[in-house]
Amino acid sequence: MTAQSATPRRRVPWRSSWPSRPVTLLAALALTVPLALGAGMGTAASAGPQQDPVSTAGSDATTAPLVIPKPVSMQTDPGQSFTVMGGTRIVVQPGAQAAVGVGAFLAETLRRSTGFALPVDIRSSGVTGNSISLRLSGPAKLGAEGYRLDATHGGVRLSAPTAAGLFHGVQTLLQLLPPRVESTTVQPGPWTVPGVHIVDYPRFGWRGAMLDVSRHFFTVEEVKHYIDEIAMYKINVLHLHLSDDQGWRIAINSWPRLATYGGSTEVGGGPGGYYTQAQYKDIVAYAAEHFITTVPEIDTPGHTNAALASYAELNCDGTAPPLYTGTDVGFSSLCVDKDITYQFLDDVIGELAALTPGPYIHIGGDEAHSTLLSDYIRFIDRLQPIVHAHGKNMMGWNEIAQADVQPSPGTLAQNWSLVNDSHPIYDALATAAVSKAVKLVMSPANKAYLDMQYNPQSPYGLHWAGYVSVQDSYHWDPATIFTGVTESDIKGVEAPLWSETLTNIHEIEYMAFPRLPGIAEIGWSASQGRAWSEYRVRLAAQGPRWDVMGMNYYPAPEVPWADFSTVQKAR
Ligand code: TNX
Repeated sequence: MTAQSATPRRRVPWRSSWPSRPVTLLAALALTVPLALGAGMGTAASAGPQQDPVSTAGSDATTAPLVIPKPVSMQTDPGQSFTVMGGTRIVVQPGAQAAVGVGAFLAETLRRSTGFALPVDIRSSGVTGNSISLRLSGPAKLGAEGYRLDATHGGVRLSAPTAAGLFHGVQTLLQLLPPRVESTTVQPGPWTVPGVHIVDYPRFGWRGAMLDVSRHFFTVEEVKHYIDEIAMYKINVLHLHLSDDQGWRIAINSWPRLATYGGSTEVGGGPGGYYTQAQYKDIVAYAAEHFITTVPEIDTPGHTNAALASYAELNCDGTAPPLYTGTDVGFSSLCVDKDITYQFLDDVIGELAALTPGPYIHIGGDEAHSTLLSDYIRFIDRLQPIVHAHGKNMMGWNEIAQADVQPSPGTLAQNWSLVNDSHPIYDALATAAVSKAVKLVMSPANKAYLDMQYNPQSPYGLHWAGYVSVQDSYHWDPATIFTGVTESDIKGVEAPLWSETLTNIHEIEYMAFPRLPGIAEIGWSASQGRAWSEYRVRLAAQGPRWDVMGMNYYPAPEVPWADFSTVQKAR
């Protein structure tokens, strides 16, 4: 039997040279993502085994394939290799529907550039040479996202206990192939995978990328494009910052003016925009097909001018302010003492929860400079039960730790404090969260904020947290930042991309790449063995892939890009 996989490729309409990764994964796969996250795969203790199942004795930094994130263990075998050819088949065992979807994804990606037929065979026996096999099996110790990959003359064997693990293994396999495998048009071979034995699993179960679609609005196609790109580096959470002072970006049926009026502009006064509920569901499903859980954020009680402008009754004085298109923060607040505020939040969170299969709703909570602290605390304390009533866990920026936040179920504080390069610092908000058994998602602004300029010459971005070079953004470890915060307090890492200065996917790419792969590696790979001197070589190897994909990125001088890539990116 051969699986069908004929979904047309999606393209960003106004830049036709952009390829999008093919998507043929079964819709049912979407269900596996939230379940995996909800099952608490996030902490170091539950993310995977602590021992290397395979010795790294045979690996050689100079000849090892250049993979990001760095696998837990990789043995190269120079006497072996596998070449994908015209007759190569992708073989998936029967009964593993989720694996068939991953096989179809791999087949479609390889077909575009190799031009080979690459049928996806569903069969349990007769797996001989000239095949890439995907098996939904493997030791439970590989965890919810781990995989094993062996490439020999006999073929490529990929196995994982979960479909998510197979998908991550496929991303590794694509990086083992020549960069032109990323092309959307047929390219010359050979398509050789080096002989390799990889065992791999993540350090943290939360490896997020946040996109601010409020300050500037980005189309569904642009968001999908970003999903394609973050999935390459095993990012598994897409946090969408859906509301802020400058725009409300998701249709809420019970409060329609939020989107139609509150979403009608953006920073600089452009037309803004919003996602219909069908479009939002489409994004969530697309992310799930890439084993990425979507976390929607409605920022409260501050960052709410777009909502306050849309409905006068949400204001303490009953007067709606005008829409806002500047870049200030901290001037707006929901009215903490009005009951309608909580009716509003119950309606919004209810609709959002129904649209979002993942277990988290992010309620913002940052920079509420126009809300008295005592009001802020009452507000958060009243909001958390609303989130829970809709069956979701509450996530918020680290300021929520000032309130009486309940740790269960699954409450998360996203820490954006600046960190010191050389020694741990005391951070009252991080400590407060941890003392309440609330786990942290680490997004230190002077390391992980992708909207920070690389240097004073960067054409986009801000620098309130400093200039963040590629090396800076790679040089930190989530478990050694704060005094009193250890590995088990940490759910994972996330790279936020705020969009005050960013207006399209081209600019998003320039800020995210090449820094995002480093944050992904910090979330996935063990801290021992991570070193800039070695990482920069693996990062350089990504450049030709991005060139083939037509992606924009900052050609940072501290990265030894291959010659042709540097020449092409002279800007
Ligand atoms: C701070 S950090 C913000 C955002 C801005 C960002 C710009 C945080 C939770 N809030 O409102 O967009 O800085 O870098």
